[in-house]
Amino acid sequence: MNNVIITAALVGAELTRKKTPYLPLTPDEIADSARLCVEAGAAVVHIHVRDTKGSPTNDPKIFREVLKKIKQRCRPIPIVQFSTGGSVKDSFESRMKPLEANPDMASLNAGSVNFGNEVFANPLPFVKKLALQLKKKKIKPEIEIYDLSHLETAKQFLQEGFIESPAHFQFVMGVKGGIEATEENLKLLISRLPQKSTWTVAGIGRHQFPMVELALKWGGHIRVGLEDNIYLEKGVLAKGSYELVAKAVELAKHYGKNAASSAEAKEILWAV
Ligand code: KMH
Ligand code: ZN
Repeated sequence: MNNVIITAALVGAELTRKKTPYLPLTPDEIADSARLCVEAGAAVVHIHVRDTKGSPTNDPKIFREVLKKIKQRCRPIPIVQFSTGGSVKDSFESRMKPLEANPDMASLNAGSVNFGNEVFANPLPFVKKLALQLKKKKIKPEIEIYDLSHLETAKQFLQEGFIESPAHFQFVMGVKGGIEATEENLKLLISRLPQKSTWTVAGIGRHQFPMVELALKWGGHIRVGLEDNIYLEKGVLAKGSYELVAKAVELAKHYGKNAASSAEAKEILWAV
């Protein structure tokens, strides 16, 4: 199949309206952003939510509301992936909460990493607990890899049965403190993947579109969206994640690929 899965990361936990006025905050804004991204070609939406003050929260009630609105408004209905990464300040307990709303997928951050001046903590007992909860609830993990060691951990978890095959990986490249966003590093990560895996790349900031092109070149899937990058081009703010999705669709065409629908993405990710 020559289709590429485009994931749109709509909100994030670090971004503020000061940085871009186009950041969706309320459930209605998030669902509308999802609708525009689906219309532009996204098959998966990666979701964080905010409270009434616009601060990141893991409140399952808000996740449930967003899920409901996305299902009402988007055609086709995308694969909905909730974040269990939350923000660097969140407790481990609260990061499990979004799973109560039963998304199709959830992120599973495979290890700790420096995150700018903060530490994004993912100690292995917590990662295992989260992985087991995903398995129990039949929620597909997207395993987030910020460095090579995280991939080795994920492979260990696969062998031990905490994660099921086929596994799906997200290489998050260009975080300050994580693996650098280069072609050599991407090739290294690909070479270390377990068999039958699927993978996608999220390039952070100015690395977003160069990494999209490299993922297309090397047969992976792609993630764009305001969570990772707010600029459509140098100095020009994207008016929403949908503009970034539309740009990714155009780039995919240059590589002879079409954006996968959510049904096609399901076939690819669940290998059905
Ligand atoms: N906000 C970052 C600390 C995820 O969604 O799983 C983590 C993050 C990853 O956004
Ligand atoms: Zn996220």
